[in-house]
Amino acid sequence: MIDLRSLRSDFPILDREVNGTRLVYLDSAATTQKPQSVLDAMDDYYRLHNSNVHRGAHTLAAEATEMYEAARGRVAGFIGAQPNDLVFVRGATTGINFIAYGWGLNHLKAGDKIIVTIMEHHANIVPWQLVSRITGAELVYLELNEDYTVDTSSLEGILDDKVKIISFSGMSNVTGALGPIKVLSDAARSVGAISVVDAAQLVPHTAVDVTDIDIDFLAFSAHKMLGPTGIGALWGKTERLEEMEPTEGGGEMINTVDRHESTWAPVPHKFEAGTPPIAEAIGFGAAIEYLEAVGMDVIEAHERELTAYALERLSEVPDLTIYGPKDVTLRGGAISFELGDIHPHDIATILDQDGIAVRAGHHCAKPLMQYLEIPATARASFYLYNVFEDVDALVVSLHKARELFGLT
Ligand code: 7TS
Repeated sequence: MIDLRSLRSDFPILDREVNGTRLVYLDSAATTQKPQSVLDAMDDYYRLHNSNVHRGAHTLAAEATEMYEAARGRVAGFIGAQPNDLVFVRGATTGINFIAYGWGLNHLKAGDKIIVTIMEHHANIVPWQLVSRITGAELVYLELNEDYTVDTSSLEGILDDKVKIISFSGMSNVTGALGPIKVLSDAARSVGAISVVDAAQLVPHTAVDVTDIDIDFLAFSAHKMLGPTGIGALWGKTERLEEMEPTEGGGEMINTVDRHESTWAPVPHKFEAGTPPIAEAIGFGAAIEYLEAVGMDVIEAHERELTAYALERLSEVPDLTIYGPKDVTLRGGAISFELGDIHPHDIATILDQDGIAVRAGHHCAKPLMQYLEIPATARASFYLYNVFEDVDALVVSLHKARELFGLT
């Protein structure tokens, strides 16, 4: 058994109480807590090095620029990428919007197809709907197998040279199901389409090396992997980023500007218009440093043990339905469930009284909710700082909820 208990003291918030009891934080799929080292890195930047980046010849400007670019190098290195292929963006959502508008708009035409899966977060649906409206392209959905994994068997009937983009989640934020990266990236390549991986829930929980998986774009958010909000990463193959148009214009992303025309700075700067979130980038770098020190293999193994334990313990709770794979090799640590006919929001409220934070709702995956024919779920999700007692506390509280609502 992997015990990462000692890491808990690195996270100041885990010391606080909620409703007079120990905080049991089971909402890391929404956002993770931050270790002291990330808070310190951001504080240190503001206290000692604060300056704008990529401009100004003074010492502070040089230090800030060096720190910002070092963070880019760290984040890139974490996914096996070159720093120049990594664009700092606001988060996974912005990353996917940049691909949709920057690449999709000038590569899609009426009748073209964009394939997504029914388990996508709205961040990987709505941007494609928006560019489809402009281009006349069509969104096509892959549905699910009985075990909640993506059913790729219908691909054969869909795949042709009209398919230009296959965009899919590396891991569902609702069911926890892992995405079929190899099958879908191979499928994309076979028809000359590009593959886009929404890695918001994947990169935080498992080692990803973009040189091992032949995909075109990958987007993820710092705040789901111990870093601050307001920053994330968009990685693309060099040639894809070269052919992608900037979607935001402004300072620092240009090479020349005339009255009517401009040329762009080299990648990745052509996508980073305006003053970037500098402290956040530095915090992101510190988060990566923390994750690397623990080791992604250790984190993944720990979460797998916790998930297996949670699935087992939750199966003991009468009336509880889990929406997601039972096999821990097919999934990550986001567990969605329903408890009898108790509304998920009521479950979340009862759990909160016991200091347990879970999310309830549609999880920004309404097409998936419609497909599963449910309005909402409650969701517990784990990260490296969770312990087995957190699962125990959840189970005790769920039994309490059953009693309170008179489930027998
Ligand atoms: N893709 C997936 C799979 C996600 O889970 C999320 C956020 C996003 C994209 C968007 O990330 P953002 O950082 O740009 O907002 N998911 C959730 C969640 O499950 N609960 O809150 C946010």
